Amino acid sequence: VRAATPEDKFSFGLWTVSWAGKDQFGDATRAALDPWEYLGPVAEAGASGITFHDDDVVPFGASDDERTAILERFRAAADEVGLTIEMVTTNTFTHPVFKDGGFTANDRSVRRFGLRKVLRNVDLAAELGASTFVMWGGREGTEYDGSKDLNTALERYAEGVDTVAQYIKDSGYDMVIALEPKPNEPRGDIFLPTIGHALGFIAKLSNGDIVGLNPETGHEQMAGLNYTHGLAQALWAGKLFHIDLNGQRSIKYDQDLVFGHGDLLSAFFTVDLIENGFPNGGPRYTGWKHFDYKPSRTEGFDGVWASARANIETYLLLAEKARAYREDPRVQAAFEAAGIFESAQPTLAEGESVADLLADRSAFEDFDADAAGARETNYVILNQLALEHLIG
Ligand code: 3MF
Ligand code: MG
Ligand code: MG
Ligand code: MG
Repeated sequence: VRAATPEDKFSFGLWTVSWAGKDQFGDATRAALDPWEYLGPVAEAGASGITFHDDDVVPFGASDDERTAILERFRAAADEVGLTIEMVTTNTFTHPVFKDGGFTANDRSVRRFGLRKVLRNVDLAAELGASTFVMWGGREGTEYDGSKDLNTALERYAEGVDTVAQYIKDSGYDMVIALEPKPNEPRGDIFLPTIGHALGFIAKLSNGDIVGLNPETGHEQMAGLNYTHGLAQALWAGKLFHIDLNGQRSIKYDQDLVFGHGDLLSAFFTVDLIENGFPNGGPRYTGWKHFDYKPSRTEGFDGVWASARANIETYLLLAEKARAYREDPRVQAAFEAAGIFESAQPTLAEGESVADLLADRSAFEDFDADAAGARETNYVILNQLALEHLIG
């Protein structure tokens, strides 16, 4: 596979490669290095971007002077290896103060603290030149349906996001907010559990014009949903601002596997959508390809760097295969036979009214539904061509 270039726009969350392996049941299996020590190998793996939560770099509760010094060192190290800080996010989930949420905690003082912590990082993100500000509200949710007024909790969530968006506008920052849906873990049920819920939420915001999504492969799959379909709907809505690519094997805890190490056929169609767009044209994703995975706890540092490279290699391999798939004349013929190009034709003719449709006997009274029901689609042939390109 070819080497990655800056045009590929691959990036990693600092928290991915720096995860030391501590989980619910076991201690860390790897050492924790200083944040800047990860940057050289991340760049070597083929990334040109890096992202982080405030607490990934600066310990919670650090003094202002400490914070400034650490961030300066981090920024210099990123510059030195040519990594762009493309996204910044805020940790509103680790410290016990956030055990009931940052924006939706019942305790108002916690919400005010959470908002201040987020706003502080919006300033930092702007200073570092990040174009996207991600918000994953991991603790926004409940274990028990009766423990929150679900209506006012959503009001408070909207108030929080709108306040941050207003601050971005008032400050003149060239930055958008991307909400990251997740169905559960760490909360029993997290608010904005899927792409669809988040799109519905954004539509209700006052500053929704600068609020979009950062969908993660595994998060949709944890809910049994189709990631590629979710990306498509976010694109259709003009809301696909950022993506978290990784792997997940069915409905279970958040595995954060290497991209493609979960549902490979689904990963193929995700890459096909990103690289080749919709068969009939339409909106495209041109943003960062951000990996949010965890090097498995069984691995040492060799495994950390092998898995980081694996994300990029898998993406590039799938991109090659997806290109060959689309260029294959048999695939284009199968698209044609399947009626995919016909789907671009509006159902009503140009200028046709509902009355015209109602008067069109060929559409109903004289329509041969049995013949249309017997039409061959060749969808299986088409899917087998995808498989042939994928594993052939
Ligand atoms: C959790 C996540 C998060 C988010 C991050 C913002 C810790 O399942 O996916 O990572 O991605 O908070 O990007
Ligand atoms: Mg995940
Ligand atoms: Mg995750
Ligand atoms: Mg994520």
